[in-house]
Amino acid sequence: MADETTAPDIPTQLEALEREAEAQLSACAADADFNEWRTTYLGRSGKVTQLLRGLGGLPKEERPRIGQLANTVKQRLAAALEAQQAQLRRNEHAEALKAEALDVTLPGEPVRAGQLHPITQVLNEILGIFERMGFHVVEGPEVEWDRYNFALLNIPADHPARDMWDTFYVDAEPVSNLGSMLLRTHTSPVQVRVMEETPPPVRIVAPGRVYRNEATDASHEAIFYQIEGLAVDDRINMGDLKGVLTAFARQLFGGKTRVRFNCSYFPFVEPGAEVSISCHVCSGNGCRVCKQTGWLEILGCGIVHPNVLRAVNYDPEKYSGFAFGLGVERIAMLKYGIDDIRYFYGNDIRFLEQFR
Ligand code: 2NL
Repeated sequence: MADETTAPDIPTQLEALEREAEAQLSACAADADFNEWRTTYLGRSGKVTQLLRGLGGLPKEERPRIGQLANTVKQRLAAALEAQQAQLRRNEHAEALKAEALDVTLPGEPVRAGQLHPITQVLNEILGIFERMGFHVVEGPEVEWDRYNFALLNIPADHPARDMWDTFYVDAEPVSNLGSMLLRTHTSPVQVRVMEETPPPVRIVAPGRVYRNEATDASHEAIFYQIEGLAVDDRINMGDLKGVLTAFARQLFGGKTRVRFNCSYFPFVEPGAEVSISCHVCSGNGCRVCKQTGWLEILGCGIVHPNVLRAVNYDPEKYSGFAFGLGVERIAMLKYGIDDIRYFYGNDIRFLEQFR
């Protein structure tokens, strides 16, 4: 067994080589280092392979054992390489996390949220009150025909009542039966269109933009928002009108609000009335807001004129209705004590932000 004396030599060398490789590996810190290390120790002409060249000098029966030992060393070194690389990745990841670390206890950047325009807020609040009383919201065109804006509403051409609503006319040829094209001066035409299409009962509110050819001042804009309401059924009467509008005024301005009905004139109702509420600023004692009267006018209303019912083919002997109309800006001004309607359309953020 003279040859056996050389056999331990290779395992010893292998062990020394493994220690060396391990030591070198622990010094690797980048991909380039790892690649170089792999070539040096595990490559086709690397140190382990070179060592195995000496295998040929061993007795045949020794070769498998030493060959296996060499393979085991190779496998361990390959595993060590992978482990070291994985550790490097973990370190890099941990450092990246640390670099972008976020102190979640720091105060956040405030989000500058927008808001609805005060007129939209008041409009929604008013519609909500009527919806909860059973009214449906309907909308319609802002560009209308004379027929829907005036004629069907008991305002014939050349009638002096037309002076109440000067408007802007669209430069289009008048059409027989429909008349001139114009910007609507109220949302009543929306209600007329509903009545034309549907038999009673009708309970609707019609919000929207309306137009008046008027000079602008603290209480007038040429473009503003209106909400009109209409209830038609058999035996609708002034009591229904007073009940609904009183409930409305108290929901909007407070449960203790007193509500006053005065006679008034609108061509599309008979009788007509204007509704005032006790001044919520001074409780009716007289102040700047109510101009010392103790009362604030909030809307106009009345019992639908029989001519309007007939115009939409409703039989005034069978049906009756009440209607009302209000200006949304006016209500908002009273509710918030604003003394100039032009603030709403001045786009001044300092004004608008007060309605968050
Ligand atoms: C006001 C007054 C009012 C109406 C609007 C109306 C609508 C139809 C039939 C009858 Cl379809 N009337 N609407 C009635 C009375 C008054 O508005 O001063 N609004 C700002």
